[in-house]
Amino acid sequence: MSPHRMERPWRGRHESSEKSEQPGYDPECYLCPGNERASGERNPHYKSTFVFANDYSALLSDVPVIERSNNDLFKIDVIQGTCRVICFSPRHDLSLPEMQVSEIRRVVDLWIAQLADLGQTHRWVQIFENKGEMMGCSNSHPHGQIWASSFLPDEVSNEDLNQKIYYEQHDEVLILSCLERELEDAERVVLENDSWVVLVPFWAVWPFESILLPKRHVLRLTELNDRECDRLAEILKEFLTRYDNLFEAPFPYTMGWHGAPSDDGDYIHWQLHAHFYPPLLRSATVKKFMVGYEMLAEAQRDITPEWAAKCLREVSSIHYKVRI
Ligand code: H2U
Repeated sequence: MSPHRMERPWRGRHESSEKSEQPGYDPECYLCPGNERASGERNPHYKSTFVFANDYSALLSDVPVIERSNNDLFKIDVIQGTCRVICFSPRHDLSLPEMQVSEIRRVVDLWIAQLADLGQTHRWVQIFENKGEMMGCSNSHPHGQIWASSFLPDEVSNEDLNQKIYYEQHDEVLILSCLERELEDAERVVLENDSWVVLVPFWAVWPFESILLPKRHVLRLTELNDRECDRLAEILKEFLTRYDNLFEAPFPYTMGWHGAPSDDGDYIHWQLHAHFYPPLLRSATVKKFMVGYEMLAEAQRDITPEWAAKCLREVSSIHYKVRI
């Protein structure tokens, strides 16, 4: 990256940062306890987490019979799946970093229970969260989604293939080999505890892009022990607090879990990890656009991963809303 890129004048789009003051209960919110959703169904008066089948599922378990096509240019296949919405808290005004560690732990338990459940009948269970309007999130009530499918989506297929090739060539788990070197060097490490590490990966293209992974070899969320789940809740709180503190505003991102697929194949080459892709570049309103050169040639970085990791290490671990 040229050093001039950081200084270039910005005359692009400025958006107003999202409103931070929200009521604890919003009568208009389709995720708040007791409220009606688009389907006409009413949410229970839930007190902790709550899961429901997405009323606008992109994947269906009952798929219409269509003719498959093996045409070498235009392949058509039938896919089957399920989409769910997961509410992290009954409180409309909280986000994950503002929740207590014990409440985040219940979200961790929910992720694990959902993977265990949907993984019995689906090859891939994609657990994710879109946070913030900028990332297409439709509602600030803290929630995530799960899309479970009968097939391995492309991103996951590529990760599976590359981890497999590396394992066959080196007899080592690719992501753990990277982790070992990252911990030795520490320049891209954001924070760690005895079970987990957050780092800005060497290959990061989004500003402040990060991955979170266990220190030991773990294939899937369902293999985590009780202590690791506690430590995960703790590190999530601290890491996401640091994200919010970067620009003292709710930090938008898409995050999601990648672990070994749920079929009974041999996935010893896999290491569980979560990706965090945030769009913000220089303030709560100035975002990185993946356009022009990025779309037509290749991704280029506005900030280095080392600089991003340093910013995240140096920013306070106490949430700005608590400090004011
Ligand atoms: P996002 O905020 O990440 O878009 O997720 C909200 C999901 O909630 C979205 O996938 C679903 C949308 O389909 N939804 C319902 O299932 N029922 C509703 O009444 C409104 C929104």
